[in-house]
Formats: sequence, C-alpha cells, structure tokens
Amino acid sequence: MATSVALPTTDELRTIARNSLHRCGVTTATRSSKTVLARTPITGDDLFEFPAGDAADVAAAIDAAHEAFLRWRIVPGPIRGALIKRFGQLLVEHKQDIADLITIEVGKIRSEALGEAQEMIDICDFAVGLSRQLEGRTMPSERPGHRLMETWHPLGVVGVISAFNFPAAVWSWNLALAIVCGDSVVWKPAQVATLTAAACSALFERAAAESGAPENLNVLVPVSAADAHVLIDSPKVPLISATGSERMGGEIAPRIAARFGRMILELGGNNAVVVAPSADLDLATRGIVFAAAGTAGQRCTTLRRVIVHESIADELVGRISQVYGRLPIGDPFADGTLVGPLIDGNAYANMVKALDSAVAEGGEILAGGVRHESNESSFYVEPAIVRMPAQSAIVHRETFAPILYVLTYRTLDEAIALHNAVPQGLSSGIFTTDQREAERFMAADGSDCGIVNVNIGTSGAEIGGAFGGEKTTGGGRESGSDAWRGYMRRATNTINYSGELPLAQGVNFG
Ligand code: UN1
Repeated sequence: MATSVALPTTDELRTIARNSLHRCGVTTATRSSKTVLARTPITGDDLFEFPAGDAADVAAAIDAAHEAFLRWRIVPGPIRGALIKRFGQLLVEHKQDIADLITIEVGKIRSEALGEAQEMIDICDFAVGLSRQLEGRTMPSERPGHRLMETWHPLGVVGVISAFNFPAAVWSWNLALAIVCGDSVVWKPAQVATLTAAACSALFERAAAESGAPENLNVLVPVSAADAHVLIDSPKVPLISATGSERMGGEIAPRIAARFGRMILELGGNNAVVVAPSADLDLATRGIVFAAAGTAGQRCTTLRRVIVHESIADELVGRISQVYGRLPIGDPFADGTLVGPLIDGNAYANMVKALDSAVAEGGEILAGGVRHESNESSFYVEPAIVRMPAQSAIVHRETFAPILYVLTYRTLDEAIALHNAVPQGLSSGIFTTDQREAERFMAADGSDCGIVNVNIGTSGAEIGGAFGGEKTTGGGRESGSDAWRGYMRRATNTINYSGELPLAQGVNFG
C-alpha cells in the first residue's frame, strides 16, 4: 500500500443517500420479503437494507407492464413524448440527487456522476423530438393502383438489464426510446446500484402520474441475477436490452434466441486507439488519460490498449506515465479527485491477477497498479500502464479495471490488424493529422468496431449517435440515430385502390 486516502464517514454517506432518495420521492414500502443491502465502494461499508424482490415479483412486474403496454400503444406518439418531456424536467430538477446516489453507490467522481445525469436529460430531449418522427417509408408498388408502405408499431414489454458502471444513463437510453415508441419497461438494475434505480424510477413514476399516463410503464425489479431469469425467459417480453459482461451475454442470448425473442446486447469492450507518428501528442495524451483512467477504468468504453507507432512510443509512454503519476485518487466527492474507488474487492483481485499475467507474458509495468491505503473494504488503485509484447493472451481479454496495455507498430496495416485481433468490437480511435490514415481507419478494412473516432479517445460518446459494437460486444445499438427501430415492430402495408386485382410477379390465377 502507498499513499493513504482520506475518506468521508459512512454515516455522512448514509445521510446524503437518504436525503436524495427522499427528495426523489422513493418510498421503501414493499410486499416482498427479500431485501438488498445497499453498499458504498467509497468506504466499502453497507448503508442500509432496501426492498428487492424475487422471481414472483418479476412475473407480476411483467404482467403489470404488459397491461400498461396494451393501453399505452394506442396513445399517439407525440403525447407519449410529453411524458418523457416531463421526466426530463424532473431529471433537471433532481440532477444533484441522482448524481449523489451514483457517486455513493458506484464511486463515480462528481463531474462524471453529473455527466451521467446529463446524459439522461439529453436522451429525454432526443426522445421528445423522436416522438414526432417515428416515420416509415413509402415504396413504389409494381402493381397499378397500389401503394406500398411501412408502418412502425409499438413492440411490447422491454426487459432492461443494466450494469453497475452506468447505473442510470443506460436504462434511460432504453426507457426514453421504449416509452416514446409505445412500449413499457421492466428494469432489472445491477443490485449494487439499487438506490440509484429506485430514485430514477420514482421520478419517472411521478412524471407518468402527472401526465395522466397508465401506471406500470416502468416497473423496477431489483432482483438477483437468478431471479431475473423469469424476465429472460418470458414470451411476454419481446425485447431484452442487456448491458454487462460477455459471460452474462453468453448465458442469456441462447435462452432469448430459443424463444425467438429480440435482443440488444452491449457486452464487453476491449477498446484501443492507434497513435500515428503525425499525431498531436498533447491531444493524444489528454484523450488517452481520460479514456483509460476515467471512471477508474470501469466503463464499457474504457481505453484498454494503445497501439503506438514505434518512432513515438517512448515519448508518448513518458507523457502518459507522467500524468498518471499526478492523478488525484481518492474520495469521489472531494474537489479535484479524478480517480475514485473500484467497485469492490473482486474488481481489485481481477486487476492484480491481470497484472500478474501481463508480467508473466513479458509485460513491463511502467506506472501505477499500486493500491492506496484506505480501509480493508475499499479499493483505491493507481491506474496502471503496461508495455506488452505484440503476442500476448491477456491483451485479448477485458479486465474491468484501469489497466492500459501499450503495443507498438510499424505500418498502419499492422496497427489495424493488432487493433482488430481481439474478440470484442465496441469502441476505437485513431490519433493522426494525416487525413489518409484517418479515412483508412474508418474504412471497410479499418477498425471493426461499432464506434470509430478520430482524435478522440474511446469513451464519452454523445447520445445522438447509435451506441454499441460488433463481435462479442453483441451487435446491439441503443441511444441515438435510428436505434429506435429496435424498439418497434415493422408492418409492410400494400393498399389496392384500383378496383382490379393484379397479382405481384405477374402471376395469373384464372
Ligand atoms: C457504458 O460504459 O456501458 O460513451 C456506457 C461513454 C458513455 C456511455 C458508456 N456515454 O463512455
């Protein structure tokens, strides 16, 4: 252990959490006997018991959300949008409360917790506009006196499974689109982020009540992964949108497929940037440090690999190591802190294991990896930077901790091959001032990821674009662009206004 971290008291955090929950209108009354023990990674202590639920609650939630859907699907889109408009206003009013709960439950620094709340407000704005633009196409019919068109209809109950690291925003991407699309939601949050989920749900419920919308358009089920199988397997849930590990995706995807359900999966990322000789190294260093060390390396979009041209590798690594040495690590509520705690001891154990494997494979730890002294149950670590040989197994795995592997390349082809050699395909970037290199990286034979940036790190995407990735990342798309189509069903309509009955393909039937 190295430097020691000054921590707030758990009692202080309890009070902040209780006040935020109260202001958001959370009531703790429950019919369920099961509870969850809310905890904070800031001190590693338990906060208080909170109602959870069990498999029977999930089944009841699906039924209630299905009833709500039957009423909601016939409400006009723009009126559905008005509910999200009100929800967005409540999020603006309670931005601090939501951010406080995010910081307490998952340890995000203030600016990032507020950023997550802002991302929720942004997607609400987007969805309000979208509620008037759920448009279909009209195509020319091959038959005279006929019209061919598409209509988009609400789909049903959407099962949203969210991860601890974006405990509110990723749900809101799904909720805002689902609600304007005429669907309802059953939400299974990460159990470690139950309080944040309860506050968000309470605000949505208030918006729904004030807008005269049906009850149960969003039903929260903060249950265990085992009890969530009811949601995965229910034929009453046509779409599951799940964020989490590749292991979790591998478990649920075959079950959803077996019942012909739809899925939007956002699983592992093993995101990389290529740094070319022409790169602006100041910009690259800043972009790399935010993407690699931000959120203590616990975003799906966290930068995990830097693929740098050998001619500038020492220079870049020197700059990153220097910044890493100065990163303020500690209490995420404190002004100036840039790196908060890891979520739990398991995350720390995985980090240690990955660093051991990296060294065993010939890696050299250039900076970081050291745990700061706090108490036994909180885990504050210095983000690590590790130079690796080109061929190593550990670099192909996602470790959900702040470890940045550095690899070198000679030609852009080699860099792209290294970049695409991992199983995951979420986010990527290139730092270059050479337009030919930037275009090549974005071309069909360039990065194979769902997100491909130029002169930006891998994290911190805006809600306006579709968010998601390829390969073991799961192929799903959420958030902006036309991701809404995933939350609706398409009907193809052919209308005959001719008085004749000509058949398609010129078929003659008597
Ligand atoms: C995630 O880590 O699951 O692009 C979501 C980003 C954020 C969302 C991350 N806007 O980093």
